[in-house]
Amino acid sequence: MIGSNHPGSIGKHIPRREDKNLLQGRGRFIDDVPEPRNTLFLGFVMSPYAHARILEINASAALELDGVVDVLSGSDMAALASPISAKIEIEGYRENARPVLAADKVRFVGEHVAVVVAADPYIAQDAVDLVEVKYDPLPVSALLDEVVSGNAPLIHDDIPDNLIFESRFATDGFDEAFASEQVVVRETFRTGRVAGVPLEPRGCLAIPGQAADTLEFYTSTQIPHLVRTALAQVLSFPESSIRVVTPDVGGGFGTKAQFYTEEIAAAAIALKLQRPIKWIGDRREDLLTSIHARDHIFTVEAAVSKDGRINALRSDMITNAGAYSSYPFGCTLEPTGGVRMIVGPYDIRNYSYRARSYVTNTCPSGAYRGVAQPTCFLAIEGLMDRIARTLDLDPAEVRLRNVIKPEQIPYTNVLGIKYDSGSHEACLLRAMERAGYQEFRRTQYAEKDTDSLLGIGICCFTEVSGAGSVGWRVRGLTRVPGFDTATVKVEPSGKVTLHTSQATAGQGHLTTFAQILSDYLGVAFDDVVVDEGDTSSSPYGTNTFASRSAVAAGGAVIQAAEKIGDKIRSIAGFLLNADPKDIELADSKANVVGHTDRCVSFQDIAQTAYSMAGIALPQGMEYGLHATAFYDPPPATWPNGVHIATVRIDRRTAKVQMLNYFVVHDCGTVINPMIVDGQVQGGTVQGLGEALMEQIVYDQDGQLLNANLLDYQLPTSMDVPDISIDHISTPSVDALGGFKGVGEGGVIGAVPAIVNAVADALAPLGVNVNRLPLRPSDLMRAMRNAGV
Ligand code: MCN
Ligand code: SMO
Repeated sequence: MIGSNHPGSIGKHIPRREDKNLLQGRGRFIDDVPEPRNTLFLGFVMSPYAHARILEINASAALELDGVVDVLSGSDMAALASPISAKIEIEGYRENARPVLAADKVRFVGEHVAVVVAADPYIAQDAVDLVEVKYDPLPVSALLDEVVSGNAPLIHDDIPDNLIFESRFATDGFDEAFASEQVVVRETFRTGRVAGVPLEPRGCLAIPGQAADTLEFYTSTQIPHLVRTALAQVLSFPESSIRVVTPDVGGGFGTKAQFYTEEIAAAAIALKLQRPIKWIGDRREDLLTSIHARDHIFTVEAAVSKDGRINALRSDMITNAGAYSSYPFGCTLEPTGGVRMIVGPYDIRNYSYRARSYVTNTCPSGAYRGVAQPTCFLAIEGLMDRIARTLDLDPAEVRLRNVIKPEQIPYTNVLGIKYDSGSHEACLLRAMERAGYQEFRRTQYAEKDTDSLLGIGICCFTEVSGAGSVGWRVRGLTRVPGFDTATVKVEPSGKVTLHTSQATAGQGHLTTFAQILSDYLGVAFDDVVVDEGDTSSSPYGTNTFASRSAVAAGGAVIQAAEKIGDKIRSIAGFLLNADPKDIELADSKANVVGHTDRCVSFQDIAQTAYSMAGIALPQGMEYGLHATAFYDPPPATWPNGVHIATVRIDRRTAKVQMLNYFVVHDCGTVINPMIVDGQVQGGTVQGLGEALMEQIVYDQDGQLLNANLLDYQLPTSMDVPDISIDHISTPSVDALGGFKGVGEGGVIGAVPAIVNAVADALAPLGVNVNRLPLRPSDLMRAMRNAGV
């Protein structure tokens, strides 16, 4: 039987174990990993053009510089490593490979054309400036809106119309259902392009083994196992001979859930030269070449009954893939996500979608916290407000009329996706109460200060989390395994080591997985050490993204605890002369049920298991205390939540001031409330940035105009309101442990709630808010366009 034996650790505000080192400056990030003395450093020559043919590369001046060891071009690199290509097995996708260094053509500003190998990083940078490249510039397709309109220059010969992916779906009888209602409400939302901006830029260190047939690879990634598999493939090098290790990772946010060409270049050159190779990206490189996200055009249209019920919904999502489909999730990740998640917490039975992705001469796009969900919930939640305005109903009331009711759960949505539990209506009611929603509405226009406009915005959402193999397969991601893994070892000392297939980037895994193991194995929390992010010690798994660790690896920890618990009970039964079924485990001890004095410590059990106690194990029992479990969670597990934001807009400056912020969230069984709240807060702040200030700006020529943190504005503590967080817990029924993910809910809820609050404040003036971000200059323009 699987069950938490000794509830005690789960649910507690246990301070994060990882923080002591980090706060004392003893974190070991990628640049802190000691490099061997003979290490060489890379400098990448980046294209200044968004689209051009490479005519000639002259590296002679660079090669003359003291300390420069080698300069490799695209064709040199092609001999060492094959291009990367995301294999997405879904109809309507045109597979597209990216060379490690551009060979004949460049397709975005910042794409690597050559790489310098030098004795130190400064020489490498100097040499980069000495590499002369002759280009023949080509016409550029940088802006999504122009590409969609159909007359943009082609970027890849084999991708007609620059359309790399298209997919459609409709429920039976959709057109009739849509036509049966007289009220149709429609809007197109245009989201800004953003970057994940982890504090620590990317970097890696490749160390060839002394025997020349192994490779140790340190990299700042969320996906060590997937990187290892991909490296082995592109380098044609035995996977079993590669060890990938993640040091402390200073934020990932999806940006580091990708496999990058710099990683391949470093590994390939290390193997070629048989020297350690290091590359650390700077902020400019990070903003130019780490994947971008959003940049969507999302049109939603609903046929609505007079009382505000959505009878039929139509979505059309267009995404910007950038110049190449990124690995491993491909450019299909966002369009397939957005159109599938949008129905969220609402009971909508007639649905149709069209999803598209276009290539452009910009940096490839990929996973960034929330993936498509901040956009699709902006679309549906923005639509809810517009339905309310059209029908003269209250926006919260429209949501309450459409939301899934408790008696409908378990609920299977219109796409066949099952919600095994949830608190969709309860979260909305609680959030309205916490935010004083009705009171705000009563007094919203009472203030006589005519320069101040007040607004309130709601976002009800669900989040896809902890997806298992089935969940990835339905989206064509057959190379993403979906299961996760835990190995539990009770060491001879009785202390426990837990290896999981996750790779933490700040989420607090070293604390939360110890909490789970502590409860399910009956081992003292302090006796558990958690280790992650090393492919040589952790079993293969799917790694950290899509808010999957709590569900997928949490489930694996529970299963592994169960397996090793059985063996501990057997040995304890043998030592205590009792039936193993009568043994219970608590606080790193085993005792006979009802007889706490008839007990034996984990240490004594381990000594016996490791043949160090002077007694033989019973016949047939293996030595050692070690268990591994592979857990494939349900297709997905669905946390839900509601964010409500209130704002004040200064009519003269169009500056948005955040007033109050309320979150009610349901991630099932909460492992660590402090970590969960931190996740919600961090995500909310990122959503605030996306809604109000962040934007990566490309011009018509495909030049990135703001590849620095002065011009790419991130939120600071000055911008952030108090965030009040409340929880409702409906444990998952289908996933072990009852956990649901929380890592992305903050950003998913925040973008729509904040945008809706701004839109609500400006609606009485006739200003339509449907483009992100909402900087004062953007809002001024919208107000001027509306004649305000
Ligand atoms: N947790 C919990 N109780 C739950 C659910 C989760 O205590 N019911 C805890 C987990 O044990 C874990 C943390 O909350 O310590 C996040 O869990 P989960 O939602 O499973 O997400 P992952 O661990 O898989 O992390 C990935 C997620 C994603 S996809 C992005 S993007 C993101 C995010 O996490 N990137 C982050 N949060 C981040 N936080 C930090 N500090 N840095 C990032 O790069
Ligand atoms: S964008 Mo998160 O790493 O799925």
